[in-house]
Amino acid sequence: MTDEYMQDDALSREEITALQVRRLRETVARAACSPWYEQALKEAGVGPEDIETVEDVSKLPLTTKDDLRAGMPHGFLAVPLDEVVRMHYSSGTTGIATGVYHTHSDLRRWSECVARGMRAVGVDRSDVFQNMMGYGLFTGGLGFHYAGELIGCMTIPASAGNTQRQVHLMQTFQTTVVHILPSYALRVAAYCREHDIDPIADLSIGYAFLGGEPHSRKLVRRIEELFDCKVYNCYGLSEMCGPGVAMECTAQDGLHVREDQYIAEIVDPATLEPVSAGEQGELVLTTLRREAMPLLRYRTRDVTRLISEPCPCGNEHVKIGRLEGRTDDMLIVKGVNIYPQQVERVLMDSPHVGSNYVIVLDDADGTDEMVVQVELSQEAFVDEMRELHTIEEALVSQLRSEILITPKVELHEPNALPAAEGKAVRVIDKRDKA
Ligand code: DLL
Repeated sequence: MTDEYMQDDALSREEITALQVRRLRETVARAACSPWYEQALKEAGVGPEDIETVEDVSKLPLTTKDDLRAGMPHGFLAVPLDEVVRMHYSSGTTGIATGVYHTHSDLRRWSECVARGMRAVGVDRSDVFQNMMGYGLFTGGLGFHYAGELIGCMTIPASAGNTQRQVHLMQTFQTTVVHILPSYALRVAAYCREHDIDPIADLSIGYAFLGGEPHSRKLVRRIEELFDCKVYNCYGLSEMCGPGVAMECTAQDGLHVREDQYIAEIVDPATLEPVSAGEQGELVLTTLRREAMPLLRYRTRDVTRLISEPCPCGNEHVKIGRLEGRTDDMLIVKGVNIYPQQVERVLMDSPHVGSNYVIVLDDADGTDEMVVQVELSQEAFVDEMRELHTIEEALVSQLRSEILITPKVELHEPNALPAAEGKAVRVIDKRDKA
């Protein structure tokens, strides 16, 4: 028997479009119940009656993180507070955190979205699911927890950190599925190697869901090889519930947006106009079923593109490409635009690079300087001490051809760089911003 919630993944393009128009109209009506949108929709002169096609979404006002901040605490709430059963608080890495509210039905749909993504690649009730994302205000933990239970997996609420216990749990309960931050997955593999645990022979990981922070395809391949598992990308943000907005399918080539729940647009972040089909830009999301806090055209600041070509997996929900970073992630060093992911791609290609790296920017001498601090792999550290200079030179040259400036590379022994408790801190910018 197929659970009812799985049926939405089988919708045809026509069915998805019809559903989106109907739900967008309902969403606009619901949003108007919140003080913020009551005003914003009045100012824009738009109402539910103006929505006749999905494209009409562009008539609606955009919403930014600053708007959410200005509306704190209750400006975006569209239901009476006694219908709210949970709130999450966005991580606030880019400024003041904002609250996001959920009704019972919001939470149920969120779990279903994540469960759909997990089941689509083969996870089922026979799996043992170890959820290695932080539980609490961060949505990574609870977002996957209830999806695991909905599927019927034995769900281990391991939360993040305490690598020794994580690996102990994996061995004892023969964990087959993990949900983990990409940066942490590398640390777990490194821990195994340091403690003579073979991540393939001694563990049973079949699927790893990675998300919460940008990560390169190279890093994914590395994790797949280290654990002999399949890695699936999962995207989301607290403002849209959390993980599960879009997830990779068996084709591992783009992430299906759950379009019965969200409308995805890509706009040029400078002009805010839609980009041409398939071009990169800023992802803008509209919720279609959220009750407590519907959001219209929310500017995510995440950079990606829409992939509308048919997917071999058969799912007709549109895909987004791997997230290339955030509009506010882009570094300008010596006038050159650089995304931290470009650096990661080069580093993850080198067998000498271990599990952590940090980009440090400084302008103490009057000009921008970029230092890439890199942890060596255990093997490189032990076997190739004499060749460190060669490794350093090779990395400098590979980085130069990717980012077009010449960084300094500093090699460190394994585990020497500070490891973040949650999402990895990849850039330390000490430059004078004045
Ligand atoms: O990170 C939700 C989440 C948890 C998603 C676990 C997936 C897995 P926030 O803390 O609000 O929510 O951060 C959201 O993280 O706007 C992206 O910049 C980044 N991000 C999330 N998933 C990915 C991904 C959660 N798969 C912000 N690839 C987003 C790249 C990601 N970046």
